[in-house]
Amino acid sequence: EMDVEGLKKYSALHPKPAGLTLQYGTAGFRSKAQQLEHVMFRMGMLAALRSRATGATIGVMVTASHNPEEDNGVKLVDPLGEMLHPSWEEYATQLANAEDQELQKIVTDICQKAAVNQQKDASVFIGRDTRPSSKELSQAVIDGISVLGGQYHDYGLVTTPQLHYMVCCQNTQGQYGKPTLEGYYQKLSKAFMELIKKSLSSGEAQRQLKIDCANGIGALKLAEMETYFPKEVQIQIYNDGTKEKLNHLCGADFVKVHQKPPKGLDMEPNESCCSFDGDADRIVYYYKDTAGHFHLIDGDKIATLISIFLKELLAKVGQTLKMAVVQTAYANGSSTCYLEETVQVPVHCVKTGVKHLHHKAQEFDVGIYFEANGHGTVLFSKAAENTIRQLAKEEKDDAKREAAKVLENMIDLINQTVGDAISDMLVIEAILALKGLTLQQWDALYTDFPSRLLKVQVADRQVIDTTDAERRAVTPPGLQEKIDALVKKYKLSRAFVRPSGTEDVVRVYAEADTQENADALAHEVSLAVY
Ligand code: NG1
Ligand code: ZN
Repeated sequence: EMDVEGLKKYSALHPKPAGLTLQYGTAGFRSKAQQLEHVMFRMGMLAALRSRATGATIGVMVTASHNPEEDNGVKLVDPLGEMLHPSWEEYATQLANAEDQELQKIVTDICQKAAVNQQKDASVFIGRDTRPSSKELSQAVIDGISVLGGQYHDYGLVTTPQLHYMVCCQNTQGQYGKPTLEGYYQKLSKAFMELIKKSLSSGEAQRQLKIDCANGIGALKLAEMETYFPKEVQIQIYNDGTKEKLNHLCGADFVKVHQKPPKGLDMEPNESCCSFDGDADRIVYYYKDTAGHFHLIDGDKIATLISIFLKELLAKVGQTLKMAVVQTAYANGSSTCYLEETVQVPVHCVKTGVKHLHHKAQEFDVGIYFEANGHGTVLFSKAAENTIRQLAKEEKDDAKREAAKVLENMIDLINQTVGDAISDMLVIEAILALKGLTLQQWDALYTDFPSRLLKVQVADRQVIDTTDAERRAVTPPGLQEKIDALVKKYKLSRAFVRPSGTEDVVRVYAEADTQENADALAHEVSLAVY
């Protein structure tokens, strides 16, 4: 039975500010940290309910990723490490927006609608990023779990993908790995070592990489991992959070949006560099050429590199495994062309949001998904994984068996629960080492079409409704016709608008034959949005 007195007492400790309504969006709840105490408390409650509904451990991650240090956020992690099931996003929104005195009723409603047995055990894993507000907010999560009689394990400071990994390990009885940080580091470093030892014996030079950690959790976790890390790859950590603010003028989002290097990392020509975001679930690479020009290697190019590598290996093992790439409308059109025409891998476009990409990628034996901003991973179907592990063990043909072994290590190295900057970085470093590629050669696979991403403030962004993986607007009436007419004025052009799921803005994206034209088209479309 629900502890009604306890609920009253604790909800009074984490009161909801009057009139505040928030929505569980593409990245959970995000807001100014001071506005989130009640949300955290209630998401602790919801996690306990979700755990009872699924009979599994549920994760709660306190982070606002790449957003400013003053912000915070929270998202729930489902049993296999995926994003919260969409049917529960609505419960999350209802619970977060309930007035304090309505809480008991809403909980009862959710239990009824979702067939939650209140007598069952509940188990929740908690993690948090390095924001000053995160500790206290995760305490509010704990209060929420406890008030509904749930058990919890607090992992404290972890990256978002590490928490996803823990939840998956816990619910698959260790099949995915051990649900500890040590288990995570061991799994990744073992797979990585096995992969690169081939390139090391072939006399490749030592690899060097400068990593901008956005002054966030990635720096702490890379430092922890150092003892497990092969000395053959030398990493240097920048923006470790000891001097500057989280995400301030640095990190993957800053580098992608501004197309320039982060503050606090000096690049020599042709040095390999990368940036994590604030919770280490995104990564982008970059370098400066000898003429001083900055070159960004974004999520689209990461997906391309991984696709080429995996396609070659799959051909070598000679199995008919279905591979595909999943992108969003923000993927640069040049990457889509290159993947389809040169790499010859099918490409699918889905709505923005990791859950959509992940879901689509699950349809294939090997599903590679990346957002242009650097969030992504590779999913292997259980059948594909079994086949590969079998071949790696028993195949008589040496070449086939070796290819299967490489694939097997890739399966272990990639964090299949969600995009993971640390894991993706190791995957990329391994591929570059094995293929003997420099960043310049990787970058030269294709040239991005000129593009521009803008945000527009409008009175109500929800008046824009979209279709066709967000590439066409169906409302307000007439908007799409206006966009079509503007797009026609330019060569090699496309443009679309959609309401952001994480900010109160409408995003406008345009591509065209030149940077000037992409800028002009984006600007003209943004005027049409008013
Ligand atoms: P919104 O604000 O819905 O555009 C942004 C990113 C997404 C995704 C989410 C979650 C762009 C254009 N959009 O979503 O790709 O990463 O944040 O963090 O980069
Ligand atoms: Zn992030």
